[in-house]
This record gives sequence, structure tokens and C-alpha cells, in this order.
Amino acid sequence: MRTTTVGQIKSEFMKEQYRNQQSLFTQSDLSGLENLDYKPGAAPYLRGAYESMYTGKPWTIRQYTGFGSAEETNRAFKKSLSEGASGLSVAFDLPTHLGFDSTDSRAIAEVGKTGVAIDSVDDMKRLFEGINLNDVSVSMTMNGAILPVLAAFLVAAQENGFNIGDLKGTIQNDILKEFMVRNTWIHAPTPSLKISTDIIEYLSHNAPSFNSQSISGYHFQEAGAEPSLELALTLANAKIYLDNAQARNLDLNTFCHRLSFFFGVGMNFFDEIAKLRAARVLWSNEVIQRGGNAKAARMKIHCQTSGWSLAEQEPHNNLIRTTIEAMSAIFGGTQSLHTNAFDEALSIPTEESARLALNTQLILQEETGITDIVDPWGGSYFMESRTQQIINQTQQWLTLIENNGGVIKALESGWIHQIIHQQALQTQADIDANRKPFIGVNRYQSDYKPTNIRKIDNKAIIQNQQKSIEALKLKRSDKHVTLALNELTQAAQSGTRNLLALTMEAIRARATIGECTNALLKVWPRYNPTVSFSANQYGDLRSNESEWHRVKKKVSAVRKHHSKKPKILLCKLGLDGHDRGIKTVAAGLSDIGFDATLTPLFLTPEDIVELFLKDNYCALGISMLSGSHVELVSKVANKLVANASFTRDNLPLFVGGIIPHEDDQLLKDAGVKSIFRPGTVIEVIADQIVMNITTLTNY
Ligand code: SCD
Repeated sequence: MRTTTVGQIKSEFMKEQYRNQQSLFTQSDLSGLENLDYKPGAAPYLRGAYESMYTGKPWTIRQYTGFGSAEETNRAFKKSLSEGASGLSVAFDLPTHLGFDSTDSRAIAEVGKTGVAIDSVDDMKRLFEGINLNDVSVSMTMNGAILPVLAAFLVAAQENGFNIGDLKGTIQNDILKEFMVRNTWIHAPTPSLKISTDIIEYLSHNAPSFNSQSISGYHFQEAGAEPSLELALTLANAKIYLDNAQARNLDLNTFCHRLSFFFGVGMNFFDEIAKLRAARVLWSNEVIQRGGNAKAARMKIHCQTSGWSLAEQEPHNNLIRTTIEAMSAIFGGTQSLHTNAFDEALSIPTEESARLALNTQLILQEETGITDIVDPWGGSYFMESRTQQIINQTQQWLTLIENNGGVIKALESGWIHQIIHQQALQTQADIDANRKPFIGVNRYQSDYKPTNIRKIDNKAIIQNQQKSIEALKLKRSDKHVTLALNELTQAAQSGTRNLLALTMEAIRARATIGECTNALLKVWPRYNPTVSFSANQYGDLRSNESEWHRVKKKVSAVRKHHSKKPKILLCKLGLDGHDRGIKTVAAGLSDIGFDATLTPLFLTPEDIVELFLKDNYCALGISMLSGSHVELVSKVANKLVANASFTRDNLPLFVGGIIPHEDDQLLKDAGVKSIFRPGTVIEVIADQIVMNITTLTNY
């Protein structure tokens, strides 16, 4: 079967199990299992990557951190290390991810908001000022503007006296999942994959202790994938990276042990443990089959507790969820761990919540005895058979991916997006229908609202970044920079030289991140595919519920009155590409009776207003998770009021996402009619929109 469609996949295969079907496991469940006789630290690594596991070295406590300026984040790094963290993990802001300097008009609203703003090697030097990079390993989540950002890190380290051959750390460098779910790409898939292999090549020759990839499943889980699909997509992508590196004649036993992995850990406690055990076995078998040795075949894992499992309602419950998820990661044998802060469904963490998140790991590591036993679940009738089930399910997914043409074709045809989106719709429908319990969200709700959240006012940060860029440009030789950038453009054109080495020269000459990106954009323009959603699945899953039907009738009344479905334009605004929420809302609103259109990502307020005015839309819905909602949504509202027959009162504008309650009034003053936070069910959104549009004068 070569063209399996989503509809052909049996529903029990798609559906996440919230309860295990079998409740008692016995010795007979172990019969036929193949990997039980191997010790931890031996291929296929079922029982752990290292023989002594945490008794030899506990997992690295590595909290994903970054906001504001390099100086502020440097202070946060030092604080985290002094309070017990054992590694660093950098969160960059959206402009940096997408290769915009902080002075670029498209960047301004988002500079320093969800990560640290880095424009040049000088910023990078400030970021690591006073931190001994020989002792502390640094992970960087970077995929889009990976060449200039990694180049800036390496050059900054050299200029601070470190030998890059000794550097320890990890660069994410996993571009395929960006095209599938995370959406911080810059160029199209083919040149992006060339860049990715250039990085593996350069690091394996020049920085052999640096992990050249962190191949991610986490983002699939965040986008909606259940554990075995998360694992299958991760491994399918990893195999493409192996193919590409081997096609360049890189030696498997030289580069492969520096490909690391990254998984999300959600509330499915047992499955998450089983998933990590299964992952090691599947990867080990793959590498050994290709001729790799045992070192190359050892899968090393970073885990992050789940963002989707965090509720905005009663956020302190998230501390409990995170602790449980962290325990799954540890029982699964993770090498490194980030625990989310309890308030991350509301904003970036405060000092207090960041400390509690770090302490969660310290308490587990130092107070519980959890590090004393290697693979404590080893041999459990249930865990071993569940691990094997996940191995089997993952293999089934891998076969389905192959049957759909392999990763690249399945990506281009939209099949992968569709599969993940459909699982997200299933889970969301189960939460909304109270089939999947979510305490404080669909059960045992309370009105408690936290007040202490961190807000980033980025005016001062932008000014500082502007000053730093001006100072950098004053002291550099423009001629030298232009030469280095031209060479980069030519090398991209010819495709024969390693782009990381050349980007390092441009960065060393003091080219900015944006300038290096622009040099590559001359050859490989910005990629911008369409975004789609699946109709008729979410609605079918909610079709037995009275509230769904009540609101559906209301939407239908509007349709009858106007002889057509109410047309709604839905979009993300600015540089944020997290689109699980808006795709779910688009699918839900479409199924309840709207004519919903979803725009491509990365649109400016001007783009959105133009699209909205072009057609006869009765409502505009904007999803914001980047903290820049006040600036960007107000711009949209101002432009609509200035350009068309709207007043603040009749503006049919709706906003959803992570919006602190204290911003409600500002948004309402701008003309926003309703604000929908995570956890709002589709019928409430639809009801509010219908109520508003039917009372607004122009509809
Ligand atoms: C460890 N070692 C042992 C041992 N345990 N040796 C003997 N016995 C044991 N029991 C050795 C290792 O071999 C290694 O040495 C060294 O100790 C360090 O151990 P490690 O296991 O490699 O640990 P670490 O250095 O922490 O590396 C862990 C990973 C690495 C390999 C997983 O890739 C990593 O840290 N990844 C983090 C990625 C990350 O932070 N991502 C954030 C993503 P050698 O080196 O000599 O072998 C955030 C994100 O995307 C958020 C969402 C978003 O933005 O969208």
C-alpha cells in the first residue's frame, strides 16, 4: 500500500490511550521479548545509555533560559548555575531565530520577548561573559539562523580564549521538524538540509566534543503527536540526517555519537518511560545496521516536560504535573532535563517560578534516592511489555511514513502535518468533551487567578541593541565585511564549500546575524508555505454534545440570514510560528459552521489588514503566544480603524493565546471584543464571535 491516507489509518491506532486496556501483567507478558538480557550501557541500550547511569553521573540539570538582553540573560545563567544547575540552555528571541537584527522593522515588537536578543558576536560574548566554557556545556536551540548564531558562539568562544576543539555543548540543528511543526525556518528544505550537514561536518572535524544535533520529538508532542508517533517522526528525521552525512562521506563512527536527541515528556506517565527505553533500542538497531559501532549507536537524550500539559487555570497545579513528568524522564534514563516553570502557560517564568522549576530537579536528584538505582523499571512485566508495544507501534508508523513516500515526500504532500494535526484535534476534542481529565480545566474548576507574572518591556532592550549594532559597525572595516558576505553568497550559490567556516569569517569581521542571513537570502529566498487544517474531524468527535449543537444552530441561523456561512480570517501575527492552537480553532470553527480561512505564517499587521479588507470577512481572529500582543494587535486595530469603515466599537476583532489578564483592558480599548485563553472550548469561542458579529453594525 503506497498511498495510505489519514482516513485509512484505523482509529484505535490514531487514538491516544488515556487508560491502559490491560490492568494486570505477569511473567507471560515477558515471553518473546528480545532485549531483556543486555546490561545498561550495552547496545541496544534498552536499560540506559551508560552502565552506571546516575550512580556514575546524574542527569544534567539544564533549564532553557533567555529573555531581554545578553547581559540580563548572562545574570540569569550565573544565578541558575549558582543555585544548582549543571548546564546551560539558551532560548533566543524570535527575531534572532528568523535572522532579523533587532533594528529590523519586522523584529521590533518581539525583540527580547521570548528569548535573548543576539545580533552579533559582541552580544554573544556578553551572553557568556565570566562563564567557563571548558566546564559548563551550553545547549543552543537554533535551527533557522543557525549559521550566524553558531558562528557567533564559536568565534566568541575563540576570542574569549577557549579552544573550540575543547568546547562541550549542543546545537539543535534539526531543521526537518521546523518544517513539520516548529516553524522557525528561513530557507526552503533543500538548502536548509545542506546547511545542517555542513554543521555536522564542521563540528565533527573541529569541535569533536560538541553535539552537532539535538533531533527533536518534543516539538511533535507539543504539536499533538502521541508518544509512538513522536518517536517515529524523530527517528525518520534522524535517518535523513544520517543519509545526508553519509552521502558526504562522513564516517559514521566519527560523527554519529554526537547526534543527540530531545523528547517531550507529558502526563502519560508509563508510556513516557517506555518511549525513552524504546527510542534507545530503535536508534541503536538502526546505527548498528548501518555499520556503526556501539559508541555511535548510543542514544543520548535531553527531555523537557510538556508545555501542552500546563494549564493557565490554577497554574500551581503545573508544579505537580511537571514533577511527575520529570520522574518519567528520569525513570526513562534521560541525560539532561529541563523542567517547565508553573507559570509558562501565562508568560516567561518569573525568578520565583524559575527557581521552583530548578528545585524540582534538585529535590528529585538529591533528596529521593532516585539516582541510586540503574533502570529501576527494568524487568517489570508491565514496563517491558509496554516498551515493546511502543517499539512495535513506532515501527508501524515508520512503515506508514515510508508508504507515503518517505519523510521528505510525506512532508511536501502535507501528510505529516495532517497526521499530527489530527492527533491534536483528537486530544483537544477529548479535553473539551471531558473525556481526557485536566484538573482545573475541564474538572474541579476554580476562579483563582495568579497576579505575579513576568512582563518584558522591550523599549530599553531595543535601544541598547541599536546602540550595540551602531558601535559594532563603527569599529569594523565595512570593506572586509562586504568581502566576507559576498564570499558567503557565492559559496551558497556554488554549493561546494562549508558554509559554517565562511560564516565564522563574516561574523569575526563583525557582520551581524541579519547581514549574514541576508547574504544567504540572495540565493535562497525566504520560504513561506501555506498552512492548512482538517475539516470534519473535531466536529465529529463533539457531535454528541448538546452545547456543541446549541452553538452550531446559532451559527447556522447567521448563515441562513446572510445566505452564506460567516467568513472568518484566522492568523498568527508577527514572527511566532506556534500554530497548533490556531489550526485547532480553525478546524473547530469550520466544523461548527464558519467559513474559516487560515493565513500563512509570519504576516505583519499591514499584511493581515490587507487580507482582511480584500474579502468579505465578518471577523478576524488572531493567535498570539509571543508576548507582543499589545503592540501588534493594536497596530492591526489602528490600521483597520484608519483604513476602513470600522470604529473601535464595531471592530470584529478576537484574540487568543497567552495573554496576561492585566493586558485585557489595553486590548479591549484597542477594539478587541473577546480574548480566548488556552483551555477555552470551541463552542465558547464560536458563541462569543456570533454574539459579537450579530450585534456589530456592519454585519
Ligand atoms: C555521563 N557520562 C558518563 C556517564 N554519564 N560517563 C560514564 N558513566 C556515566 N554514567 C559522560 C558522557 O559520556 C559525556 O562525556 C559527559 O559525561 C556528559 O554527559 P552527557 O550524557 O553527554 O550529558 P550532557 O553533556 O548534559 O549532554 C546531554 C545531551 C546533550 C547529549 C542530551 O545533547 C544536551 O545537553 N542536550 C540539551 C538540549 C537542550 O537543552 N535543548 C533545549 C531545547 P563525553 O562528552 O566525553 O562523551 C529547548 C526547546 O527547543 C524548547 C522549545 C522551543 O523553543 O521550541
